[in-house]
This record gives sequence, structure tokens and C-alpha cells, in this order.
Amino acid sequence: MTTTRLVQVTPALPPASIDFACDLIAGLRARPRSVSPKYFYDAEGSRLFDLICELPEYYPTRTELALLQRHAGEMAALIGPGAEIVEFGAGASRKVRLLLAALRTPRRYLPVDISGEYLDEAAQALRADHPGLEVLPLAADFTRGLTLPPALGRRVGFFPGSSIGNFDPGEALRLLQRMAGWLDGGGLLVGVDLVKDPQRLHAAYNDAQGVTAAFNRNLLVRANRELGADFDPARFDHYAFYEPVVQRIEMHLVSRCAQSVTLCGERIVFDAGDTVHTENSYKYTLDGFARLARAAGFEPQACWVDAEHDFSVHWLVPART
Ligand code: AVI
Repeated sequence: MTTTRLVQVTPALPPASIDFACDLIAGLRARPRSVSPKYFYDAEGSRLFDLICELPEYYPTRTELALLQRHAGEMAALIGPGAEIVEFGAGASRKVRLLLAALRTPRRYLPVDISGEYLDEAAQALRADHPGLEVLPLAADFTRGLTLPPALGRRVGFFPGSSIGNFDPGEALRLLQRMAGWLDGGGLLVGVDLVKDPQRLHAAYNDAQGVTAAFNRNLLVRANRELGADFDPARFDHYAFYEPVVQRIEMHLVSRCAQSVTLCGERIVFDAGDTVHTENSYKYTLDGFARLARAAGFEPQACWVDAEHDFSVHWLVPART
């Protein structure tokens, strides 16, 4: 469906929902069906993701937090004083607090996130805790592009959480290349989940409490609320598995039965077992990620890894040409 036709069918949709509607309809028409994981993060999706981060099975958050806690001083020394921190996909900003506390007089903090409501709340809390720090939140989908104000200091990107793993390798390469441009000669601190025992990976995306399943189904709940669709989320199973050949978790919503759904005036038909691919989460080896970073024009300068080799944080600087 074209944007013009969509606006005729559902004239009241705000611009962000029009992007969601166009991408969702295109993704459901395609074979295999897929939807970008960036649409998980409405306010409810962001809340569910915060719950995932606390789950016993989901090791990435606590492992990365521990790495930041332990090595923030070394990271801050590499970044230097007076830097401007741009956080990509800022969310609740728990991790950047550890970095900001270790940095000497950071010049400015620019959290960038697709979920605007969530961003403003987190920015207000940060301002209260760091009275001298300028906080400039930017509600933007950086996968579509990003315009930043002129830099006030050495610009350093912070991209934690292994969100880089949610991009296919080609997209990840292009995103890192674009980040190098936005950072304008500055460095990038990036969190990367590592290849490991497939059973542990499987458990991390199939938690016993069903929070990841609710997070996955929330995409349908969001489509109902925001686009007036009539998905019955209970008629879709959460299905996540590790694919060791390409070293990624795949997450799907699988139709439990033959059914049809109406979305922005369009009837979408599912057979029992039809899947909608909602997310990839690539896992890297240390060498594999360093290769990707080099291909994007960065030079890996330091890397911190926990004792179990579960998670890594990389400090990348622009390669000298
Ligand atoms: C945000 N991203 C890095 C998470 C991941 O692990 O790929 C999203 C997530 N999906 C299911 N659980 C967590």
C-alpha cells in the first residue's frame, strides 16, 4: 500500500504510525513475511524490554553492566575529558550513567531513541542527577538517518546492549559506516553479544515467565491499538531459536490456525503455521566483530570481556587513512 492510499484509508494516523503501517503491510505481503524489530519499542514494548533485561535467563544486560561498572574508568580515560556522548537507542539510560559518572566533565549527552515518551522521562531523571550536564534528547529513528547539532566537544558514540546484533551483517556494516560519519572523527563504544552454547542462547530468548513471548506479541497489540488492526495475539505463538550456521537467534510469530486479519482496510490471510519473522539477534566472535569494525572504517583499540566470555564491549576509533 502506498503512503497516499494509506492516508486515504486511515486519515487520522500520525506520521510515525504511517511508517509503521506501511512497513507492516509491506512486510506481511512479502514472502517470507517479516517486520523490523524497531517496531517493538512503543511505550509498552520498551517496558517489556526492561523486564527482559532483569530476567535470570537474559545474561547480556547484567554482564554488560558489570563490564561497565568494572572498566568505566579505563573507558573514560580513552574517551578523554570534555567529550559529547551520543547514545544510539538510549532507552532507560542505566548504562550511560556508569559512563557519565566516570567521565571527567562530559560536555553534553545526546540520547537518541525511536521511543520519544520514554526518552524524555529518562532525560529528566538524568538532568536531576547531573545538574551541570546538558542533556539534549533526540526522538529519531537513526536507522533512517540522523541530523545532529554542531558538536561541542570530541563526539563519542555509545551503542550498548548488542543492538548492533539486530542488524544483518550488511546493514550492520552500513550502520557503523554511517555512525563513523556522524561521530565526525570521534570514537565509538559498542556492546556486542558473543557466540556461545546454543542452549544458553535458546533459554535467553525463551524465558520461563513468558516475558519475551509477550514482548514479541506486543507488536500485534501495538498494531491493534495504533493502526486499528484486529490481530488476536493469542492466536500467534512466540517461536525463537538459535541458528548456529549464521550465528543468530531468529524470533518469529507463528499463526496457530487459519485466520484472517484486517489492517488499514487490507485483509491479510494466514494459514496455520505461517510465520512472521520479527527479529534477528546476531552473535559475534571477538575476531568477527573486529573484522566488521575494520571494514566500516574503524580501528578496534580496546575490548573488555567478562570471565565467561559471554559479552564484550569494544572501543573503536576512526582508522587512519
Ligand atoms: C535490543 N536487542 C539487543 C535485544 C536482543 O537480545 O536482540 C532484543 C531482544 N529480543 C528478545 N529479547 C531481547
